[in-house]
Amino acid sequence: MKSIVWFAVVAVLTRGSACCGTPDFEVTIANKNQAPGKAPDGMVWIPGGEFSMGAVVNGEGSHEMPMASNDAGPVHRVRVDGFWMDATPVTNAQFEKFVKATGYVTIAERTPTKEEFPTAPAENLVAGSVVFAPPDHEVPLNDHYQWWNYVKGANWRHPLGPQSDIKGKENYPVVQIAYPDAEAYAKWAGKRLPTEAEFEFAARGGLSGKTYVWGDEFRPSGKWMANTWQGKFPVKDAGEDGYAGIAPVKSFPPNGYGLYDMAGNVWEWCSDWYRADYYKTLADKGGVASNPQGPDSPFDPSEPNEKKRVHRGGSFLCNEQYCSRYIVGTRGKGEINTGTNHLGFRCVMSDATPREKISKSK
Ligand SMILES: [Ca+2]
Ligand SMILES: [Cu+2]
Repeated sequence: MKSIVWFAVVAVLTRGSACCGTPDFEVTIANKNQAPGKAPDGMVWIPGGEFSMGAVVNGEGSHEMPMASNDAGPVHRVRVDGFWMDATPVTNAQFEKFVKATGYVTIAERTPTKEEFPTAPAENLVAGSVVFAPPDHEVPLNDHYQWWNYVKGANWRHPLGPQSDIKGKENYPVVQIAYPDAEAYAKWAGKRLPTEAEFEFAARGGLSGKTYVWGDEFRPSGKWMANTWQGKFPVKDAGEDGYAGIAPVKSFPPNGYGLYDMAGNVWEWCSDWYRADYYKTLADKGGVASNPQGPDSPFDPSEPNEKKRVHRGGSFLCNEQYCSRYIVGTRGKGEINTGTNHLGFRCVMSDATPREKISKSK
């Protein structure tokens, strides 16, 4: 009861005020508890708490920019528990350690079968992955096959195909990672993938209802805050932010929680199944969704036969002509066995103190 009263007071104080960009957003109320111990290597403590999740839908799902897609609304209230999160996406060096220790072979390195990819043309049933290939002329933006190719021999060691490699790129995010690959790495590391709600809570960095993970201005004082796309999409990546293509992790400032690359650079897998109407389902229930784990099954009306999970954060390909997915509340999605050269991941860890583990084991 107490929390309901508090919530109502906050809502009265903030609704329509200048604090949060739009009246759809109410203030973030972070948990007060301290980090439960020393941070695991490369991770930061995210306190969790209550926040407004999603983005204000200002378009009809067309490519009218900048905008959020329809699946990112309505904005709804969510609570997440505190957790540890990797400060950066998993790097090539980190992924290499995992592969050396386990002999793991990624999905892109395995020859796909007709059973796994019933809709794939026979010539595509070779080990490989999906690579961004800029066309040499302007193309209509409603057909992404104009700039995505399935490339034989593309995988995390050869992100753009056999002629490319990751030498000297130890500190770049690993890409060409399918969902089972990310899951296998997380399990090996004693971690897990973030839920979509955890990702967004963390990305907002303690701010409330801002457009970007750093605030409302895309380039505060002219500063580039994330690795995105400049120039004519998809023809020419002008790299005005310092990077045409992918950037090493930590190339841009961290957000309020000390997390890097929570917007731009590479998309990151979340553990939720993707359903276009999931936010509407939660909003219709009313109240505060507590630690939402995503829907029970995937459904993307635009590709109903594909099993997709959520992607978050946007990538170096995002731009205001096409997708603007560096906007913090917006969503991405991807078929679980499909990697691309702008898709990676990072891990989280729930707080389970040794004391709790001991008492449970008794
Ligand atoms: Ca860039
Ligand atoms: Cu994008």
